Amino acid sequence: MATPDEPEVHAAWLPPEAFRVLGSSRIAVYGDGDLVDTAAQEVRQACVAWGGEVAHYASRLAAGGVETFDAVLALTSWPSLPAAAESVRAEMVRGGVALGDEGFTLARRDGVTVVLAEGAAGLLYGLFHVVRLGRTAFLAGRPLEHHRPAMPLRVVDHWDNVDVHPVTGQIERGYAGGSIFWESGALRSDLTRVRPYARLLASCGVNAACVNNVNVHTTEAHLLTDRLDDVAAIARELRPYGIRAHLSVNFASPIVLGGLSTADPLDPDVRAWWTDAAKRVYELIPDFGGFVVKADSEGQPGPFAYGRSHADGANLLADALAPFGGVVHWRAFVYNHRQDWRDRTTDRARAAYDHFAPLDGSFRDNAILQVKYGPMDFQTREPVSPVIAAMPATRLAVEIQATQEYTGQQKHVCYLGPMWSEVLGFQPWGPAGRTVADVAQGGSGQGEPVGGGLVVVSNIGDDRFWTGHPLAQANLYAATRLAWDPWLDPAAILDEWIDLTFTPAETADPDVLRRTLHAMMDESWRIYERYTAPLGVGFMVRPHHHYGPDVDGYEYTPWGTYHFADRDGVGVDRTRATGTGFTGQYPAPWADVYESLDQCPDELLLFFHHVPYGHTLRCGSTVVQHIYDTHFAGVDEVLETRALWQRIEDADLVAPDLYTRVRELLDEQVRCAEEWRDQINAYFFRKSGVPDAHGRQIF
Ligand code: GCV
Repeated sequence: MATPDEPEVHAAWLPPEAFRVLGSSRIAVYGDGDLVDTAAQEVRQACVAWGGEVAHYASRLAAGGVETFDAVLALTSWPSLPAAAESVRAEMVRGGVALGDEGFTLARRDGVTVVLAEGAAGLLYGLFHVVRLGRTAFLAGRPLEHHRPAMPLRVVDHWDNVDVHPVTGQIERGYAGGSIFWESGALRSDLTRVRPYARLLASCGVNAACVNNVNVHTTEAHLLTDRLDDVAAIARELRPYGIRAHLSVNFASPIVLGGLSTADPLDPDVRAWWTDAAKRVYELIPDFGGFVVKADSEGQPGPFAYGRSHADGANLLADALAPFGGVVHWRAFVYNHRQDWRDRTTDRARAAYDHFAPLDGSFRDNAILQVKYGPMDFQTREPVSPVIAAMPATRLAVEIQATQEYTGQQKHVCYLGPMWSEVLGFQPWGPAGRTVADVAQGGSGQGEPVGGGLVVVSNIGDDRFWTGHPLAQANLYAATRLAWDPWLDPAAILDEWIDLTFTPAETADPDVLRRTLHAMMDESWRIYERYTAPLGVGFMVRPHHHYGPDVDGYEYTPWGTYHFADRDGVGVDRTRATGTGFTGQYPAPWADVYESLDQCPDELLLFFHHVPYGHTLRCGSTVVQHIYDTHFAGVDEVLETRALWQRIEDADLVAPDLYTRVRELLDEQVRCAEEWRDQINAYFFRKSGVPDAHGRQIF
């Protein structure tokens, strides 16, 4: 609960101060349409706050050669623009520049900052780019820059339940309070957080949001039919910022909602049911984005029940959506969650590839296969999923998880930008080949389909800091910025986030806050990795809620997540020579790199190999000594992180309530990191009997 002096809801990035430069300027906006109106309204609001002036030419007839502006934002189709903008436009025409609906051009000409866009969405993104640049957008000598989003679809997925679920609550894997959409079975009567959320997302270039959990329980299933008004109400709040609503649907809807006796994707009545359902959705929500489906996964129904393939299932929904321009995001997270732990032949890591790779080329153009970045499940360290390289004839989206299910649950500082950047930059075909980002982007011109983009599982809730841990906001910011431009440097993204959130430029020493937050966050993912499950083995978390250490918590369960530690060694043998053969799912060179004990990167060693504790890593240490060293080091680094935050308070650099929230969470992070260190070290010491070379305390 906020104290009387504290705001009920803290701004995330984009507080009014972030608009100071823009809002104290004279700005002209040229263009019609809802999204242009949103951009003009943003400028107007900033000018009211900071004393600038705005003119919005919203009708073509009103255009009139005004030239005394500091900045001009205009649609390229506008008939007559101020001279500086005309000169930029002429240069674009000469250069044959094509921006598409979402791109924009930025330049500084004759003392005027010019943003030109072909589509209104591009104009809005251009405006936010000017805000991001702050003063530098108004400096002389800015060359012409063209910006276009890399990914066609930049999606946030919400795992928000409508009904409070007895186990997973209002938001599955949510660590920031309740849902901003739903409350106790109903649409929230107060949707006032949705539009500001859409604004935050649009400022990073997001253009789609799925409003309910991929696990579609009975209540949620009804959103597709008799509770469609609820979805329409959310879509209304998202629309002004160019974000299309998507909906997770239950594959068995024809039975659950339609009273049919089957959901067989090849059954004509089932097909007719979906066609009609899609039509009704578009009657109410004309800009509806599409469906998200989790099928045959963790208890959700799917086409396997009818002996049909996942291409049959996905194509059924794709066909229903096609007449309206919708897409279906079909998740590849399909595996047997009722495995017998004694069965060493089944490997969960193999499952998605085994199910989907043979189906490459059989999905419709508007069916997008949504693949988690790793073969298991959003672990702190996993190899990139081999499915990403296995489906060149399929539209593919990469799914990443901003909500910190396995990475500290928004109690730990864990900036994931560096991890996602590594994933997106990974080259599945080796150093000369394309990257994961290229695949998600698609459309390379070699017959490859347009990509499915990047999907980010959201980490926000109705918490007053949006993400529980205020520093976890940086993860949503980074994930969505990487969808726009996967080549951005995660440290530079962090700078953007810091500048737009805490506006240090307005403080006495702008560098202190920036430097301190970088020191706390840049390495935080690797620090988290050091004090948790070692060398890519994954899991070792408490079952069900997944917080804190429990080395054997999942070892004898049906979930397929094992480490096989015994007195001699640890790790999963996924080699072709002696293990599950998973390494064979990768193309060259990785199939051989991962297969080879000598070449396999240390950080993934236990994902691919079962090795003795005395095995020497590439870094020169033995496995067991490395485990001890990293766990001691990780805790020391967390202690240092906490000390750094104290300096922020001493220098009075952030609001007191925000300071306190982070400090309390850092205390918990220290406690939990020590717990991890002691359990992991004790476990491996007891299993192996090998003492720590440095004689530190192991229990
Ligand atoms: C939404 C993991 C999570 C589940 C999640 C699932 C998924 O298993 O623990 O909470 O369900 O992934 O991505 O579908």
